[in-house]
Formats: sequence, C-alpha cells, structure tokens
Amino acid sequence: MRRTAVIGRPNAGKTAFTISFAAYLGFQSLRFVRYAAGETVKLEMTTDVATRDLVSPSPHKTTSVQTLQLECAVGKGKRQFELLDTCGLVEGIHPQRDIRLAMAESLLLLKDADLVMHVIDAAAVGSDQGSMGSLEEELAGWGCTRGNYVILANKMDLAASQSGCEAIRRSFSQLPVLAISARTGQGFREVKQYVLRVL
Ligand SMILES: Nc1nc2c(ncn2[C@@H]2O[C@H](COP(=O)(O)OP(=O)(O)OP(=O)(O)O)[C@@H](O)[C@H]2O)c(=O)[nH]1
Ligand SMILES: [Mg+2]
Repeated sequence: MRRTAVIGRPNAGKTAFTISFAAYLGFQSLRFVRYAAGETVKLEMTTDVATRDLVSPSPHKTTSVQTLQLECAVGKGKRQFELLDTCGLVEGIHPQRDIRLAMAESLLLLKDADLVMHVIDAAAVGSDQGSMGSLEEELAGWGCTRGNYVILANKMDLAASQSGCEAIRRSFSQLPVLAISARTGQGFREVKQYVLRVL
C-alpha cells in the first residue's frame, strides 16, 4: 500500500488536515490504527468525534503515529493509500520521554513514505516570521533531495496567513507549496490532484 506521511511542528494542523481530508474523500467513519510503544490499537470514530477528541490547540496532542487507510476515485477505479498522522517535530531533545519516542517513531516511518506532506501554520508564520526555523529548513532540504514532498501552508482561513504563505513560498521556492485550510477545505482539490499524480 502506498504511504503518505503528514509531518510538521506541533499545532500546525496535521491531525485536523488528516481528518478533514478523509472527510473530503467521502469517509464519514474513520478507522485509525495507532502504533505506540510496540502496541497496535484500533480506533473507529466519526469525523466529528475524531475532530473533537484528537485535535487540540495544545501542542503535542498526538503522541503516536496514527494511520488511516483511504481511497480516491480515479476514473472508474480507486486508488488506495495510507495517510499517516505523526507526532509534532521540534528542534532539540524534548524533555518528555513519550514524545521523544513518538518523534523517533514518526521519523522512522517517514523514511519509507512514498509521499511526504509537510504542514506549516501559515497564519503563525504571517504573524511571526520567527515561527519557521532550522526544523523547516532541515526537513525541506531533505524533501528537495528525496522528491515527492509537498508543503501544505495551512490555516489559510485566518488573518496573516496570506503573507505567511508568501513567506513560505519564498523560503522553499524549490518545493511545491499548496495553500490549504483544514477548517474550510480550501485547497483540498489541489491536494487530491497532487496525491493522485504522485501515488
Ligand atoms: N483556523 C484554523 N485552525 C486550524 C486549522 N487547522 C488546524 N487548526 C487548529 O489548530 C490547532 C492544532 O490542530 P491539530 O490538528 O491538533 O495540530 P497538530 O499538528 O496535529 O498538532 P500536534 O498533534 O500537537 O502535533 C487546533 O486548535 C485546530 O482546530 C485551520 O485550517 N484553520
Ligand atoms: Mg496531531
């Protein structure tokens, strides 16, 4: 099964995007498979419940990789793929062991992904240019060498996101940047087209 990893800083909107994109593809009920500390846990919930329980303004809400099996209609057929929602990445060594482990697990799975979607909070970048740093540079640098790497400039429904998105495009001019909103679904058509082209 082709695999797409959704990565980025805590609070960028990775989980919100994962859930909303699944809903956009027509999934009302979501079956997450979570890998944590060697254990596999299955969770089934509606998109509304998933948004309520798995999305939060507090950083590091997601503390394990959670995977959804999705499919896109292509002509008369279907293309299946896995979407991996991962633990938020930060510079340095996180003081909490479970988060360090979740970050390591996320980075390990990233290596084998067929496509990487790097979510950046464009509204945060627009209101504070310092909210992008060496983490984004390192990830994007790796993305340029590996290919099949797209930046999702998220939260385009918020003020300051436009200038944030422009700053992201300037900083990462070698990579595709799609402007999206996990809240409104803006840009999801382009994301779907990109997924179908790459996978
Ligand atoms: N306005 C707006 N808010 C968003 C959008 N996407 C996510 N959010 C909000 O941003 C916060 C973080 O969203 P999450 O999806 O939990 O972020 P995450 O990247 O998964 O964060 P971690 O699990 O902590 O790594 C939540 O309060 C979401 O409601 C968006 O497109 N627009
Ligand atoms: Mg999350």
